[in-house]
Amino acid sequence: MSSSVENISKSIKLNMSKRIRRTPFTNRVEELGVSDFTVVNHMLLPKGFKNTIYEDYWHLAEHVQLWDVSCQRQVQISGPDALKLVQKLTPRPLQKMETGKCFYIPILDENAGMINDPVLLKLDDDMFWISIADSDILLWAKGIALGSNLNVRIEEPDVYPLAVQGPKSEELLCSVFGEEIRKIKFFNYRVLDFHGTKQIIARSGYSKQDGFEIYFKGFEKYFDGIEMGEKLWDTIWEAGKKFNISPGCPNLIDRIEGGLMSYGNDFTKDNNPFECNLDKYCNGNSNHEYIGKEALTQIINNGVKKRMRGIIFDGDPIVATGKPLPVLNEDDKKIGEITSGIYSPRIKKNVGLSIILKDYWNDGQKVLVDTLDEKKRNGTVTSLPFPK
Ligand code: THG
Repeated sequence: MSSSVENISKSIKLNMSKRIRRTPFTNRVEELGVSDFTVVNHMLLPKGFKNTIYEDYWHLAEHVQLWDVSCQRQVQISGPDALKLVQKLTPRPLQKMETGKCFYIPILDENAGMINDPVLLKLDDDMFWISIADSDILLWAKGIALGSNLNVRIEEPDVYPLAVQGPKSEELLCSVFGEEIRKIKFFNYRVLDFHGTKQIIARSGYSKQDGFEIYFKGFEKYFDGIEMGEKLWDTIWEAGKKFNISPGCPNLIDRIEGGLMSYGNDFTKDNNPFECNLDKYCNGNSNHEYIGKEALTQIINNGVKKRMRGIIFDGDPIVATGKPLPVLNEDDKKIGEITSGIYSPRIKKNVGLSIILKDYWNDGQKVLVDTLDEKKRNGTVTSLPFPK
């Protein structure tokens, strides 16, 4: 992207309205100096604060950060046919899923195209939360339930996830919620008390550091004249001071290095789950029915033609671009495009995520990256996550 276009898109402000929903933590985020927002699931997501993305990256790897990820909306499915419906939505087998577990699940359309990659929480035998990425799964689930005559209730509860991420997150949350925090295993949750409210706290999050997500519920309540959400934020913030806490948000560098993909950007409904390396969540041995099964079987039979890979490439540090960067072979033929890219201060090279055609997807493959500045940079394909 030319720098003038970059500058214009940087200077355009969001015109706030009720359609762009605030969260219980937005006041605090603004008080702490948020610099940018994006919108996910019709809700504000902070994109940066006072520090650079590089400073935030090192800080996240060493300390602890508080992220307002309320835009990870919950689609609550309850009732006698809840499991039946959720199982219809995903190729990942759920029959053995226990209450207290979180599962990363692909959701497919009838062509086996990805329409979301949420985290599923089992709250009870007849109650699930689907913690969605950026697409309207509530409407999809309602349509399926209506069309299949399933006895379920589908709603978006007033739940606002707050992420505490980084290596000091366990110590910090122990000081607020007690020692039980240590017993929460990766992709499991426990229900813990906060001033008489019950909070679901999972060991999970959109970073490759240790971390937790508090599925905050009770925004309508007050404690000591302060809204409960702000009370929760303030309590963690105060306790976090001795752990060098800072406000944050999903960090692009950490996310790319960790191979965490972003729906709508790195993949869409035009991609099947194998192209996104989600094979292990599409158990071929399970014989349950789900939307997209026939198409997915066809894809297995025909073979997968491209896959998500990491690209390491040379040259000056690139700024995060709003446009994909073409990836080319030695004959200038396009073999992919980098949809998320940034300079990694740890690898000391530029890094990016790109779906790459089969002939070129092997580790070590040499490629060219067109950085849209009349330069082409030498690059190498690597498996994900990026090597440590
Ligand atoms: N947390 C919650 N909801 C979310 C996200 C989240 N919804 C939107 C978005 N993020 C969904 N996408 C992802 C992508 C990757 C992971 C979680 C959500 C993730 N994956 C583990 C990994 O790649 O290491 C694997 C987990 C597993 O093996 O089961 O953490 O971040 N609440």
